[in-house]
Amino acid sequence: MSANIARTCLRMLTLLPLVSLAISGWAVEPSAMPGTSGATAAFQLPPLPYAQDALEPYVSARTMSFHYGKHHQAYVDTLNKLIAGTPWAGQPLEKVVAESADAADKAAVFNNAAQAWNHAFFWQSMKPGGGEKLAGRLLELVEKSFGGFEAFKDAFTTAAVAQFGSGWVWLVQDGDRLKVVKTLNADTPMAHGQNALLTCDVWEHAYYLDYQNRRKDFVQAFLDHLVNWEFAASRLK
Ligand code: MN3
Repeated sequence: MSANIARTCLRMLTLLPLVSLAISGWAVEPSAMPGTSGATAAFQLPPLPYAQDALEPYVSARTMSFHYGKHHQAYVDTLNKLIAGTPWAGQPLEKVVAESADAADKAAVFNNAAQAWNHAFFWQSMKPGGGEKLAGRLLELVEKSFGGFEAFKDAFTTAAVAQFGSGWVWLVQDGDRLKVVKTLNADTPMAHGQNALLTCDVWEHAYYLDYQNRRKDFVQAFLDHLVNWEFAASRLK
């Protein structure tokens, strides 16, 4: 397969998640934001799906105020500055991520667009009182892919702890199999044609105020008390 054909195939794959994002109703699209319209609209920080203190004691309101209110906001603001006056202004966020992913001279656009998307996805991946027992097709796929729910949790925790430096750990769907993958810095499964079901942010800013260097404790709290499995199931194709 030539590099051009491979690139075209990748591009087609990266566009696939757009459909489910549009249906699931949380996609960050400038034209959908209140007070904005048309091609000149800027991205806005999407509303959190719960109060900033709703995930306590596992994620503190103080962590959320910095992580959502400062870090996520900064990615959105920086992205708006970078794409102002370019053909990406007013385009869906997923399109900006996909198109900047393999443009070496657009690393800043990709980093900020992907981080804006990753964080919106991360907030949806959690809920107060999460981490319940899995059921239905998602449970079947977890058992088929990992050999059981506990084995999945071990794989997810191991990947999260093994991510050297800043990054993300994900549950992704690849055909009729599920996989745990980790990505470095802003990188995102969407840029690799993978359908993300769930993510946990393992940048230090995600957990340091509450857990300091104990990343594993944070990830275990995420799995046991915060995971929004209904959201993950809604992403299955
Ligand atoms: Mn973060």
